[in-house]
Amino acid sequence: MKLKSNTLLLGGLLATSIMMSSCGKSGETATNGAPAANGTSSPAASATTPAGDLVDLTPEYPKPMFIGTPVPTGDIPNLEKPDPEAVKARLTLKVPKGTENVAKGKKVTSSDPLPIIGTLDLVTDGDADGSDGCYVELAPGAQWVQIDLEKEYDIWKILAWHFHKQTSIYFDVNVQVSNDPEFKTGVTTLYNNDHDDSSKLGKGEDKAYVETNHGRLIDGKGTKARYVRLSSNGNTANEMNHYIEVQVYGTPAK
Ligand SMILES: [Ca+2]
Ligand SMILES: [Ca+2]
Repeated sequence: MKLKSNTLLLGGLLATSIMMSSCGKSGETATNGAPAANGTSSPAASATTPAGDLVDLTPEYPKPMFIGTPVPTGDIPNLEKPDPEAVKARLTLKVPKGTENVAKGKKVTSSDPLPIIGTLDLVTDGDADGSDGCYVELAPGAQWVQIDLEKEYDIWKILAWHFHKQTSIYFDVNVQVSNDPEFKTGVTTLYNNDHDDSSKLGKGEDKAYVETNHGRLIDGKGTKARYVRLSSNGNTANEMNHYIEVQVYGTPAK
């Protein structure tokens, strides 16, 4: 089942002026694909706002793309159980005032610099639509993409979409942040579901999950970092690694 119209994206609450006539063309309009959290607060107010003063942020989720396809089965011991409450919690995020998608339009590098399908800039173009032409496909096996936020941010939330046109589960999903572009020092792991350390980034306690249009929400815990690196090691449908979009919600590091 294919839902191809990008205009479906715009049907939600935030029918702002963003026009994404085709995937991969970075938006020329001033509006971010993801809204900022502080429509009303002044810079002076946010500078003195304690981290505990949270506001709502509503990401724009794309339409679901698969209907009725069975969830892959097999030996995935750490697969999470469906949790409607967790999905609900993802619709509106609680973040400090001034939080916005600081990854939008930022440069993306990868362990596979010449992707099989698509281009790396699709990862941060603000568009999480899962249609053909909207995602990048990396080589088989363990691969990563890395976003340079250009300066240090307090990272509150990360939303990542691998692929949601069919039900699939990506293996060894690992999300790390650091101020070291080589990820050799000062690395904080925010998510890791490699339960058996087969990707050699350490054993992770997080759950494996079925990709949906809601992506995966990762708690940044206010970690200070300039670089975000996401790794995976193939998926239940094939050995490839895909990214539709990664959004990093942060505020300038204090
Ligand atoms: Ca995208
Ligand atoms: Ca593994």
